[in-house]
Amino acid sequence: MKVVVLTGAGISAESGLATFRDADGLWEGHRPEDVATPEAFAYNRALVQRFYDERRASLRRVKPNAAHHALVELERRLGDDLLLVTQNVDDLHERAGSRRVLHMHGQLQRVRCEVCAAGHEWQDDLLHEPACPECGRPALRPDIVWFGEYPHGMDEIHEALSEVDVFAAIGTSGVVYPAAGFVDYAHASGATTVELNLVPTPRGDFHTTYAGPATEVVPRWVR
Ligand code: BV8
Repeated sequence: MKVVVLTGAGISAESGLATFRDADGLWEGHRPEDVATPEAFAYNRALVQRFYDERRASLRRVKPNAAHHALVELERRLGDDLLLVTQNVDDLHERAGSRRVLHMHGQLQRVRCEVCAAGHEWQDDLLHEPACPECGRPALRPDIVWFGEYPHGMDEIHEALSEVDVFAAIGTSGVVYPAAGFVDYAHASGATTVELNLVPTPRGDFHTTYAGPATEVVPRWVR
């Protein structure tokens, strides 16, 4: 049985990381368009660097929760028949033990060079260093997919959705595309679709909805 799981900020909420939408339109105190766009980075590099520094720092204070661990168990059972796609840029899936995680919106723990595109693991001083370790140019940026940029892994995701049997969306409001459209691809493949969320999203186009906190409904669904 082939399964695709899509996670969003809601799976990390009970670990203590703020979600995008539950912050009354402000995201960690900023309007998303002020910090999560290439234009914002070009206009106010320091503000955007600080925004991601703050989120990296908060990662050190949190840990995976029961929902992340339940998906590790699902991976143990399904192996390569599970594709875990996350919109999240945190590393909680990996720290829980998930081995195959597709970060379609990038990762807080990585930076990349705007000139030579080389990717680098984050080290505290790196982003404020002037030079890319690969090409030496002062052009490092967070390895994050901002609004208006092309998400990672789209071919692999579409391939998986074309032959999926079960598609589950966990802790996502379904407002950010193209992730929000994956359920439509799953339906086109004849898959069973499941939504696990604190509150059912208004779209209501999933076959089944498990309403409740992820730390309760995800282990129950995986069991
Ligand atoms: C692209 C990185 C071209 C940044 C992020 C008009 C219509 C349609 C689309 C567009 C449009 N105008 C512009 C677009 C495109 C745009 C888009 O979708 N905009 C939206 C706002 C309308 N998309 C893009 O620009 C994307 N690129 O389109 O490129 C293209 C075209 C075709 C094919 C491919 C590419 C790039 C989008 C990526 C942006 N970057 N993140 C960063 O993180 O710093 S997105 C950002 O939003 C985060 O990744 C975050 O994950 C995501 C928000 O979504 P959620 O994860 O769902 O989080 P949210 O807070 O919204 O919801 C939380 C949910 O959890 C809620 O439902 C809540 O009920 C639930 N919850 C809370 N607590 C719990 C819980 N559930 C369970 N348990 C709990 N305890």
